[in-house]
Amino acid sequence: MRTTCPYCGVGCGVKAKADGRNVSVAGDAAHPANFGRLCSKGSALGSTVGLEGRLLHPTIGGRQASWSEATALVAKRFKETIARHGPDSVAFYVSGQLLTEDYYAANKLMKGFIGSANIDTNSRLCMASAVVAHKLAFGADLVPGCYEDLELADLVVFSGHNAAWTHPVLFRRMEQARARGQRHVVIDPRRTDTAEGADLHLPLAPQSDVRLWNGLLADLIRRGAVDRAYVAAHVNGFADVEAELGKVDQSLTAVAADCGVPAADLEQFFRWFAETPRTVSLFSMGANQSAQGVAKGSAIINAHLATGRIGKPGAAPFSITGQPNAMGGRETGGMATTLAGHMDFDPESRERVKRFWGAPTISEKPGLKAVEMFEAIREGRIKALWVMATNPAVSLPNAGKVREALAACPFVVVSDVMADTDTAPFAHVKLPALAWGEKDGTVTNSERRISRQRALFDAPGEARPDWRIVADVATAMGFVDAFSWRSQAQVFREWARLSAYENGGRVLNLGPLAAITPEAYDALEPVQWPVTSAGGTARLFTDGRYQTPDGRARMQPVAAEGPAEATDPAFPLSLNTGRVRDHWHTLTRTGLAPELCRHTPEPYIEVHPADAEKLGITEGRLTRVTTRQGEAVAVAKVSERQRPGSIFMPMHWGETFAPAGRANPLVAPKVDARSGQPEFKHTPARARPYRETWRGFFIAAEGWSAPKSLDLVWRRIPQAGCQLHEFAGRGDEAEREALRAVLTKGAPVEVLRFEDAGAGSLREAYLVGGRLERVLFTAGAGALPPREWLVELFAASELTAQDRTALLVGRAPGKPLDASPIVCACRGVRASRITDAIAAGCGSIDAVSESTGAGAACGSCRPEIARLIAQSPKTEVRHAA
Ligand SMILES: Nc1nc2c(c(=O)[nH]1)N[C@H]1C(S)=C(S)[C@@H](COP(=O)(O)OP(=O)(O)OC[C@H]3O[C@@H](n4cnc5c(=O)[nH]c(N)nc54)[C@H](O)[C@@H]3O)O[C@H]1N2
Ligand SMILES: Nc1nc2c(c(=O)[nH]1)N[C@H]1C(S)=C(S)[C@@H](COP(=O)(O)OP(=O)(O)OC[C@H]3O[C@@H](n4cnc5c(=O)[nH]c(N)nc54)[C@H](O)[C@@H]3O)O[C@H]1N2
Ligand code: SF4
Ligand SMILES: [Mo]
Repeated sequence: MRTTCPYCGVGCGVKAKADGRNVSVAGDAAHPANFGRLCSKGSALGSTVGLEGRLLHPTIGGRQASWSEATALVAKRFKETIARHGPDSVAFYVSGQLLTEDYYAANKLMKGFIGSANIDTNSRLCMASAVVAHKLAFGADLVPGCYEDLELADLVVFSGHNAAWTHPVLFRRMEQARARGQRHVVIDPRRTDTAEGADLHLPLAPQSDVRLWNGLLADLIRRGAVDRAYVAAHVNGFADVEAELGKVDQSLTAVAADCGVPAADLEQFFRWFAETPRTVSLFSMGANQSAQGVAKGSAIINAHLATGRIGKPGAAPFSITGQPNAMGGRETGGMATTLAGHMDFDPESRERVKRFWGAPTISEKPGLKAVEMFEAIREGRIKALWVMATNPAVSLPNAGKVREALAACPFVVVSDVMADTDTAPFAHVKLPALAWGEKDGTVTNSERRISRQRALFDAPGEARPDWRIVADVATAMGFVDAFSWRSQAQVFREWARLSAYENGGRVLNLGPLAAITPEAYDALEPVQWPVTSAGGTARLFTDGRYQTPDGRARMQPVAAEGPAEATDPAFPLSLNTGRVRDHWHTLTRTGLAPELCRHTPEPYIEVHPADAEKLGITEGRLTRVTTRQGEAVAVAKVSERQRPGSIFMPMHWGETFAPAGRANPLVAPKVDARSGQPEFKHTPARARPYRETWRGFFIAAEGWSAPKSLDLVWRRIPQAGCQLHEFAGRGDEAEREALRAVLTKGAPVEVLRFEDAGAGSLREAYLVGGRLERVLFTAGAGALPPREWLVELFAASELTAQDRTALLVGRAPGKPLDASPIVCACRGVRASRITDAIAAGCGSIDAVSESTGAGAACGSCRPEIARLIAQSPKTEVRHAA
């Protein structure tokens, strides 16, 4: 079966073979996004399709209910709330992980039938700034380029984009282009794996991008590198932008000083940009997730419009999407700020969409954007909320307040595939949705390519497709005819028809698919919109015409706000947040695959050595970060890859995996005024050691959560066959005993126990019939042994005498196990094996790969291997394709 990966916006084609619920996956060589490649997450899809933890039945107030009961209740509560308080008293919060069909259905219900635009998607946290920048410049939310441009380019600029980890397959394609001479410039405060191997890394001061890109444009003007003919023929606003640039000192030294980068490096970038017609500027969360997100996007697009580098092979500004269907939501109206099909709230569009839907009403104005929506919920203005396919209790900024909002909301519905997300406990009604491998429909990737996700298994339990759940509720609310679809193909056809309806020049047009037969829909090959009778469209604006009234693009004057460092002495650091290589968002899926938990097992706080020294923070020890919003504790990673003054935390961990290690309760709810996108990349913060008095770990077959009565730093790290729980506390002996009492309650009878009261260490193993069931180790000042050999003991059907002795001694029998971090998730290769291979003479990624097996499967770890080679003293890095 050919389907599409449900993770990132690259949208890789997957070939899957299912046998019951076992599935083996491989890259689809015929899919134009990946041509057969998959990254570590895509390769591990088979490990995430089990039914463990799934939500399989509707529930009402925690008890299992029938679909008809649950649907009727949701319809009734929404109708009542609307009748009493008006349409704007209800809201949907949806997600780029829905299919286009799901999105279309949810938007139609909210905007056309409920009559409010209070439907927003988590793409507000992700793409909103780019959307506004596109609309300002091009007249509509249009992504000009395509993946082929990334290979044709001679220069690729990564602006706030850690592609090596977040879009690994595209990064591999560009690595190959690099082997033939393509240059990479990375603009990121951190030296990421993307930056590590690049030709140039500009570790700019947080939030100084607009200054940098404006400086580039001023430099292009000085050099005479502007394409005057292109500007004259196709672009408005150049003079305004030039005037804006003239308001501040744009000299190289002034810009370099404000951005905190060496002037020589900045000059190098400016020169390369000026000299390279085939330039693609990728921009992602380092650009979008900012109070200046729109301005950053506009500044990047300005540089491309001024040089005419758009709509040509190998030349484009390229906003890359995060989620598998972030683009589909932008198309169908998943955002509160657009109506549907790239039509907005002008009277003509409203009338047209209303007529097309045969709708009783239509929302008059944009609805509340995600952050505002949750504020309105907290303040009681929104009284009924339906959350679909997103986990706001983890992923929204100021997550502590988001939880308050959810707790205060009189009626919360959650449609999810998992039973116990962080958001689920707030739900009055939980509705089970189909997951990847079960659901069937379409998604659109970063290059506007529509691909099919296809079902591999039957629906488990009573789970249903999201579009059907919405349609059933709509029907129960009395909107029968408009939601009477019988298949996803029918929903898709209606959507394609709307995109073409009275289309007097909207680029987003799926017209030729409007009459697609169910068979053709099933067999649909990946195709890029706009779809014409000749097929898809790879590149937009090839004729220099834009979707503006006069057909000309619009450059936008943008003023740089100063770098936001060290503005508040109480919070002198800049907290940056983002992603790690092998995890996806709130861990509801990648947390099921132990092989994906090895690369970054737990949350961390990355600090520059200079800051660490000043603050007394040491590698591997717990560290506390405080902002005006909240506090978190996680292990410190002291690293020169961090910019002094900045710290970094991954976004992924929630209550179920690491209650103390959550980044989002720290993040300020500051948003871009135009896009409403939150500034996840910069919150003023301070950090200091946690100073735990004791630490320990507990291994058991089941997952446990930290006892609420104790103030512990608790992390759960899934392993093959068991769950490892790490913890630390600041209390005394009594705290340890209290925890011990909880963890060993009801434990099996045979106990192996060793206590050294002097050293404050305790080791206990609980066995049933000679088989290991639970292990508890705690230590005061002393060290704890590596966990790997204990984890392995859980697989044994009976412990040997040697194992029992080892447990009591607290040391693995025989030679010490390698506890260095896993680099290659596919083959389980650790860092020490790679450094050994390098020391033995392997000087290239390929040589390391041949010797150790690392990087030979999906290739996601290749940048990390390159880094290890670069770090090793004697060898020279060679970037082989
Ligand atoms: N492994 C993995 N891949 C994913 C995802 C995942 O969860 N895991 N999620 C997907 C999704 S939804 C998204 S949106 C994408 C996101 O993909 P990316 O945007 O690549 O990911 P992030 O790590 O959020 O942020 C990118 C970089 O922005 C940098 N940055 C911070 N502040 C600034 C600044 O002021 N200026 C500049 N220029 N850079 C800055 C950060 O240091 C970080 O390295 O990834 C997608 N792919
Ligand atoms: N600090 C910080 N926070 C961030 C970011 C950051 O960089 N820093 N990035 C932001 C960005 S860009 C994004 S995109 C968000 C992502 O944040 P979320 O959207 O909250 O993250 P997910 O874990 O992907 O949540 C998806 C939920 O939907 C469920 N699900 C999966 N498939 C389906 C389905 O088909 N149907 C239904 N009904 N449910 C399904 C999953 O079980 C899960 O509970 O996080 C944002 N938050
Ligand atoms: S790059 Fe990886 S996560 Fe993204 S779509 Fe491809 S296989 Fe999936
Ligand atoms: Mo995202």
